[in-house]
Amino acid sequence: KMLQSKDSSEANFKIPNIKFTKLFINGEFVDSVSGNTFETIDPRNEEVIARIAEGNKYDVDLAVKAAREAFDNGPWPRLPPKERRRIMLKFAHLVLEHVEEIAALDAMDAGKLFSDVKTSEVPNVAEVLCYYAGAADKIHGTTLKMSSEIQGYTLLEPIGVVGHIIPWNFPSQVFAYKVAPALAAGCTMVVKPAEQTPLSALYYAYLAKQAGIPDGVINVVTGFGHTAGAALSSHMDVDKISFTGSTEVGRLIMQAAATSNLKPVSLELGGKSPFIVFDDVDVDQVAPLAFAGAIYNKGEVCVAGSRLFIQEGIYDKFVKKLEEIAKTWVVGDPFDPNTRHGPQVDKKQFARVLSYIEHGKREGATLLTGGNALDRKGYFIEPTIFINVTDDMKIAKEEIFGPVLSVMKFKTVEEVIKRANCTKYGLAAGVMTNNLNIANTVSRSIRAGVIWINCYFGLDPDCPFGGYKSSGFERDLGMEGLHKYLQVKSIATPIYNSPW
Ligand code: TXE
Repeated sequence: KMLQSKDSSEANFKIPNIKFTKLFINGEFVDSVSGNTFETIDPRNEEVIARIAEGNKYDVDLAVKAAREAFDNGPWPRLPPKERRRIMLKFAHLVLEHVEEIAALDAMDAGKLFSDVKTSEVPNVAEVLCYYAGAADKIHGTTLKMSSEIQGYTLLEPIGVVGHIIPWNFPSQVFAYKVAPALAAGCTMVVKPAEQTPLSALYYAYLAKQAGIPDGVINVVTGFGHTAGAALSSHMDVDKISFTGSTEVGRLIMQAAATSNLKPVSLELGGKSPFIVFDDVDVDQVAPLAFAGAIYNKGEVCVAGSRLFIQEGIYDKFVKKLEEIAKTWVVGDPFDPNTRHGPQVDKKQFARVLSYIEHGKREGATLLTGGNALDRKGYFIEPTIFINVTDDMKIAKEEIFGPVLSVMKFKTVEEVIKRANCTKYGLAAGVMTNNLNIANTVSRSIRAGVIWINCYFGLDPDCPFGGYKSSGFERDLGMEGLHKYLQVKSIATPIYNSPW
C-alpha cells in the first residue's frame, strides 16, 4: 500500500498571492491584444490558480518589436560588459531575496516539491545568473594572421533578438539556462513559458526590471505553443530560437525556422537514458540513486534514468532493494516536507503516463510496484517499477515522462553498451562501477551528451548540457551555452599601407 502525505492545509504552508498574470512587454505588464486569458491549474487539486493573459501572434509581434528596438537602438548591447555584469548580479541577488515566493509558485503550478525548488532550483537560477554575469566581460575573439600583408581578428557579437521557448518540468531552471547567457552576450529576448507553468517567468521579469535591466530586453509572452510559440519560431525578426521540450515540437521549430528567415535553433529534447549498474557496486548505496534517477520530480525529467540495466550477479538483490524503497516513498502534496513526489503537471501528462503503464502490462512486463493513480483529487501516480522488460517494448523505447522505471538484466560490458545505445535518444547516461576500465570504456562508448559515473543529476553552471541524436543539438550551460548567443565576425585589415 502506498504511503500518502497530508494536504497543504495540514502541511501548514501559506500559499502566496499571485501578483503577475499579464504579459510583460517593453517593461510593462499588459493585457493580451485579444483580451483573452487562460487558466493555470493546480495539479494537486485540479483547481484554477489564476487566469493568465493569453498571448498570440499579435502579442508576439509587439514583444519582438520591443526586443528589436532594444537591440538595435537600446543601451543593453552597448553597455560596457562590466555594467551588464553588475546588473545581472543584482538580478541574482533579488532572486535570492524572493526564493520562497518563487518556489511556491513553481510548486503550485507544476506540482514540484516545494523544498526542492526552494533549496535547489531557485538558488540555482541565481547561481546561473552569477556564472554568466562573470562571463559578460570575458567574451573575446582571436587574432588571425592571415598573410604577410593582412592581419585580422574575430569579433564576437550578440546574435540579436532571441526567442526562448521553455517547458514546464523545470520552469525556473530552464528560464535561467536560456535567459542568463543571452543577457551576458548582450542579446534581447522574448520568453514563451509553458502554458502549464507561466507564473515564475512573470515573476522573474518583474525582478529583472527591479534589477535595472532596460525595458524591452526581457519580454515574456504567456500563451500556448501552437499559437504564441509557433509565432515566435516563424517570426522574421527573431534571430535565434532556443527551445527545450518534446522531440515532436523540436521538429516543428526547425521547420518554422527553415521556412521563415533561416534563424539558427538550439534544441534540448527528450530522452530515454540508460542507468547501468555493474556487479561490483554496493547495492544499498546505488539502489536509492537508481530509484531517484528515474522517479525524481515524478519522472518529469529529460535526463531521467528510465532504463535501468542491472548486471546479473546482483540483479535479484538490487530489485528487492528497489521494491523496499518504493514502499517507503511518500506520494502527495508537494508542500508537505515528507512528500517525495507530487502530482504530474497536468491531466494530459497524467493520462499519458497511465496509458504507458497499461502498455507495459499488455506487452508482458511484470509490475513490481505501483501502477496506479492515487485515489484522490489531483494527478498523483504511484512510483511504478516494471521488471522483465525487453528492449523492444514501448516502455523501454519511448519517453514516458512519469514515475515509471523499466528494469532489465545484462551479462557483459559489450552487451550493455550495445543495448544502451539502441535508442533514438542520446541525452544522458549513468554508469555505476568501481572498475575504472569499465567506467572509462562505457562512458566513451555511450552516445549521449552527459555521462554520470557513480552519481546522477550532477549539473553545474560550468557543465555543458544537451543531447546527441534525437535529443537535440547545441548546449545549455558552460561557455558553449554562451557561444550559441554570439555571432563570429571576421575583420581583416592590411598591416602596412593599403595595397589598393
Ligand atoms: O511538450 P511541448 P508537451 C516531452 C515529454 C512530454 C512530452 C510532451 O516526453 O511527455 O514532451 O509534453 C511549446 N511551436 N518533454 O506536449 O509541447 C509549449 O507551449 C512552438 C520533454 O508539454 O514540446 C511549451 O512552452 N512552441 C521536455 C514547450 O513548447 C511550441 C520538457 C514545451 O512543450 C509548439 C517537456 C509549437 N508548435 C516535455 N507547441 C524536456 N526536454 O525536458 C508547443 N510549444
